[in-house]
Amino acid sequence: MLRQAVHRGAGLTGAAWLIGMTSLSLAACSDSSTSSNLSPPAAPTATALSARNVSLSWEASAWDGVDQLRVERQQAGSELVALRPSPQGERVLDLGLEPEQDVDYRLCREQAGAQRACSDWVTVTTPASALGTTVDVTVAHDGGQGADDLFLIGVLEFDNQAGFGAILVLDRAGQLLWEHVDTTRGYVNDAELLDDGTLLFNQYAEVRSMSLFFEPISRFIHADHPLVALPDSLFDPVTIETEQFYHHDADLFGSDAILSVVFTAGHDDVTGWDIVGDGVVAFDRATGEDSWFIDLFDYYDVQTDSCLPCLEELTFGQGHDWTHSNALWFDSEQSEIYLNIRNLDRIAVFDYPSGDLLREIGDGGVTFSHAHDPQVLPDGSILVFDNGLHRPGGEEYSRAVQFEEGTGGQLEVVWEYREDPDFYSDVMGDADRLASGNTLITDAVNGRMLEVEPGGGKVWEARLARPGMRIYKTQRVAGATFRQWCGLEPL
Ligand SMILES: [Ca+2]
Ligand SMILES: [Ca+2]
Repeated sequence: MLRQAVHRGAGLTGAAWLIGMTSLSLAACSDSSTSSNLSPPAAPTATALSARNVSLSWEASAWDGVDQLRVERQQAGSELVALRPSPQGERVLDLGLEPEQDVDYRLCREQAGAQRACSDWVTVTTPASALGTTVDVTVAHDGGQGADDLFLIGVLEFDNQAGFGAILVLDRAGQLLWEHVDTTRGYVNDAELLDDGTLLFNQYAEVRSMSLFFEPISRFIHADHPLVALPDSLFDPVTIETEQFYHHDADLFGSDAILSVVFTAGHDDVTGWDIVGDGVVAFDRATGEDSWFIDLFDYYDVQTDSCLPCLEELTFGQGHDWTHSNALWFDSEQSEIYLNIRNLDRIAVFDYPSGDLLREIGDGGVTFSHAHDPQVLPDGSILVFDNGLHRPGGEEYSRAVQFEEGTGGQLEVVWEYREDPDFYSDVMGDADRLASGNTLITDAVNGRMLEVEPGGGKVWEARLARPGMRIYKTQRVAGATFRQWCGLEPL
């Protein structure tokens, strides 16, 4: 009852509240029966950054003379929630809110002995969400190992791939904790959280990076791309126009560079077709300047090395879809770059920086066909999401498959996850081996993510509720770490 009384009092935002602020605040906000000699802090600055997220910030001086700050959240019909900022922190990001809700916050200074003094309440309204779907959990996790896991996903809409794109962070219960939706710039491919808590992602033809507080860090895009002319209030100030058409996957490369797949252009004199191939580029994270580049036209021949049904299709409106590489991985110990060349059913391994093609992994689509996102495991075996598109024999099913290379280059399957009846995601998808030994699988076109044990038991499954919504990839994120990146102490 005290909280509600304080809340109503806080509604007196004009002079009536401010006159006598000291005595009224102390009387109203002290939770102990003894009077506090702490002075109340100024109200936090509250800004709705998305339908799920509000940032709260305050002056560093709020910490002067106290052990702890708390941000309290009050919503109609809900229990009061206390958010605990990291020591000496000056902001937190609130998570998991609902769209179009009024949310009240105040900042409290606390000292040992139960003395506390709280600011006035401030109200912020979360905006509407353009996401258009919720997440249904179809197999609930038992709350044991991995209960703290969160999941970062890139989301697209099948009917609007050139428009809609979203990045979400959700928990095991399917609650959306963090949400970034962009309805104009196309789908999000690879999205990952770096060790510094910032996001690096490919969106359609761009490489972008931003903080979890929605602060833009950088955006790289080809200078001639039509999207350059589309206003982007968030990213325009950090846009760098380059000469590369980025797609699918970007990784941090050392501390100062980014490695990305890019389109390259060629022409086939036999068919007369304009051909789209791929390159790999390393570029400066601050300036966008290329420091290293290879082009698959220098390694392979369209006439002798092609997937013919793929080549007949056009990609990104640029030309005939030759190699369609979709994932990169840099082995920093060996200084080798792994490139998954989807349409050629192989993983090519290049030496860095010589660019020499060291070896190729693949067996013509038998073990993996048009696969996604290879992960080299500590024992040297490789895990991929085996889509099964254009599989030899024509059978249509997808699976996660782990294989080893024999001394003669043949591939030996050592583990797989396949369902009965089969599932099929002809495009996109992901398979990640988790530290627990379980495997996190993204059944992309069905908007589904699942975690399976080595024996095949399903320990968790969730899917986007609205048909036609797809998940490109899923990255597991430790919940405690994520909360720290949001300025919050672990729960
Ligand atoms: Ca990546
Ligand atoms: Ca992966």
